[in-house]
Amino acid sequence: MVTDDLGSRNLPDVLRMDDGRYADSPELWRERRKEILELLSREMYGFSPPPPEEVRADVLFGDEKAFGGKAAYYNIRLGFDTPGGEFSFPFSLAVPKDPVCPPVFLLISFSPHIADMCLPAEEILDGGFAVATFCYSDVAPDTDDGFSGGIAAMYGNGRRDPDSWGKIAMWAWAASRVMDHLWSRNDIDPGKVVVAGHSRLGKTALWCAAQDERFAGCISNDSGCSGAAITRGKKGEHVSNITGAFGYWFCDNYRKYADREDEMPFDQHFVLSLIAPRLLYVASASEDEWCDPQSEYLCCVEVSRVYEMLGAKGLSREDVRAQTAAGGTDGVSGYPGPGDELHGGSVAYHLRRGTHFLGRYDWNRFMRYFGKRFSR
Ligand code: GTR
Repeated sequence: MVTDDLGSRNLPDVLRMDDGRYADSPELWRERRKEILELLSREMYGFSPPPPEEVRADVLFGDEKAFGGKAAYYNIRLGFDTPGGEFSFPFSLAVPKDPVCPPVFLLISFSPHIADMCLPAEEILDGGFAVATFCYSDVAPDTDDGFSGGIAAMYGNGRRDPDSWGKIAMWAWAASRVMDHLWSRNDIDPGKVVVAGHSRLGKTALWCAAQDERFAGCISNDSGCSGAAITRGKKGEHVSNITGAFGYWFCDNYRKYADREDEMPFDQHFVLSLIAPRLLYVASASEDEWCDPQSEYLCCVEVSRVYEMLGAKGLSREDVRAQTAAGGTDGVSGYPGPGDELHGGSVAYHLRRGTHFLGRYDWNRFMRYFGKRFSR
């Protein structure tokens, strides 16, 4: 059962402050939030530099009548000064004509194209959302290049410390630079921007929204280990696997927890807690054993304590009970089954039947959920 399983994971209490006090009010939570940000920056992702003073936008291409006339489409180069000189990367934005000033999904993408297998841009525009996207490798290559390429080379002057930022932090930081630009536009609603990503970029979207409170919401799709899944007791991928294959995604300090996960002074619900009380959508796939959907679900349950303390509704577990009654879930364990969706709170979850992927099934549910929440 879910409650027993959570108990057996021996999780550190996200509400317990460093000095022993219990963060049971929004005021104390502001303090606790700072501690958690500091802890995760130091031990897992590395510290990100402050934002640049100004982000310049050059429109490389614009079409006011794209998608058969129903949306405007822009390809924009964002440029800013860094200690190593000017850095720039392109991003794409499509804004539907209807509604006026729509909410935005900002996808941190594997692809430079506005529409691809994992981003059904036209359907999203038809759903009344703008689409923004950039390709993560235009910011920093997804290789163990000794931090010599992309934005990595612009900061730190070649010096690396155990808490210097890893690539996930770099990609997340770039999404905040897109937000800097979106914030200044008057054709979208900057107060309704949701940052999204799949897999390693789902991990990235979480760390982005965790740090940058301008994002109204976050979607983590199949993010698994070091993403939305509880690490302690997890099936599939572990810290040893991920730091072995992709150590450069994190700061060096994170490696010390390989095979010592029980010693981590945090777990992944700490990351998700920084998004509270904003909208958080975690999506899993039933056959994605490397990610471990049950550990992703447990993380949503655990982080709901923070939402509730802040006066918001977390994961709506009544949804699971209702679906169980309707034969929708596996009925016994309290875990959602394939096809279930939990949309009743500020933490949402669905379990798609199938393997590791981000597709139309997922987007249709994201649109339904955020469409309803944003129209309130
Ligand atoms: C895997 C990695 C996962 C996940 C995935 C992906 O190889 O072990 O943590 O991030 O890559 O990003 O597709």
